[in-house]
Amino acid sequence: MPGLDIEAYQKAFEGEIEAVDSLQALEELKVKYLGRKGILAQLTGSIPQLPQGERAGFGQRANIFKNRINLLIAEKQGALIPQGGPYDLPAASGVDIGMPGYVQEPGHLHPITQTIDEICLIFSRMGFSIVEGPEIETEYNNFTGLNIPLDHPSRDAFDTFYLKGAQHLLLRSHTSPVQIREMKSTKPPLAVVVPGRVYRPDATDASHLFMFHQVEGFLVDQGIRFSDLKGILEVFLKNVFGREIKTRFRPHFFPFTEPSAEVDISCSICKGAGCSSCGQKGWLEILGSGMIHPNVLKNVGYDNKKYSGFAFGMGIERIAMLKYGINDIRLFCENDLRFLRQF
Ligand code: 2NL
Repeated sequence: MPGLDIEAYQKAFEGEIEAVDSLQALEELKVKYLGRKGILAQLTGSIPQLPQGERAGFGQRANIFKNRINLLIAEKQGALIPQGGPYDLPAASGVDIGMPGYVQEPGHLHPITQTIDEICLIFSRMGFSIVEGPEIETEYNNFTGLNIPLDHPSRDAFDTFYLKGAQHLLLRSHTSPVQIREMKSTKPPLAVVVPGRVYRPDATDASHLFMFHQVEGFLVDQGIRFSDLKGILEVFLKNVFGREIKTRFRPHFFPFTEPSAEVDISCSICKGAGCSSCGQKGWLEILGSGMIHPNVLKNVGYDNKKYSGFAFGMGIERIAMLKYGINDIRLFCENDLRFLRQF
């Protein structure tokens, strides 16, 4: 028998199983081919000795062979087991119908993934496309292109993970660099949402992780106004938190938007009266937003006299915590099934 000729082994196996006429002979054949020191084990054990380029193909063929062996053995077993009437079949075939069955516990998506999917679905229904980008970014895409000045505190090494030995590369601190890439490569009109992981060197506590998730989005066209931003975000927030919530836009400052606003929703727990969840304020801060700064439009090569747009960003862990009443962000990454099974 040629040492590694799978086809020859397969021919031989098919002849041998044809001749098997007892369950004992079948068991012996099974050990010969599938046993710990069997032919299949020898075949797969020899893979490391093969030239690099042949290993994957050989492994695939060995797998197909194994499946074929299992199939023919199962068929033969069925043919060899004495078939009685409907009532003595279980006992005769050695199947104990009194044994408890296997419970297959279905898994599900992580609550953060579910929240990202829900947010993206709402925006895609409003015509936004969904784009992802790299987690290692350039300082330009993460800061400079976004009109974030050189002396801005977020650029400090205490607030951003810079790559060792590559000073202009970093772990993105928000998903906005993907927006820069997208605007640079695509002419308006353009409406995009960007979900993904972001990184900041914060000490871990009940409300901080050094890696978390954001969804940001933007829309650029001719004649886009702040009222467009308000309308889109209002529809979005009512979809996530319920028809009955109110929204509030508070003036704020971001270097990449002007004017900028932080957006609150009325606290769904106390209905705006003030409780411990909202720090007695009656309002919960949900996202940051604003009209894209003309400098940003210029940086990506858009004519900022002709085009305007809005942008927004939110932290997913925070949204999921508010939506589901979770009080510790660390629960999302502890893989505790007692927590995860609730979603
Ligand atoms: C926040 C603030 C914001 C953006 C993110 C953005 C900006 C531009 C283009 C595309 Cl210039 N996207 N993102 C804009 C305003 C606010 O987020 O507090 N996030 C949790």
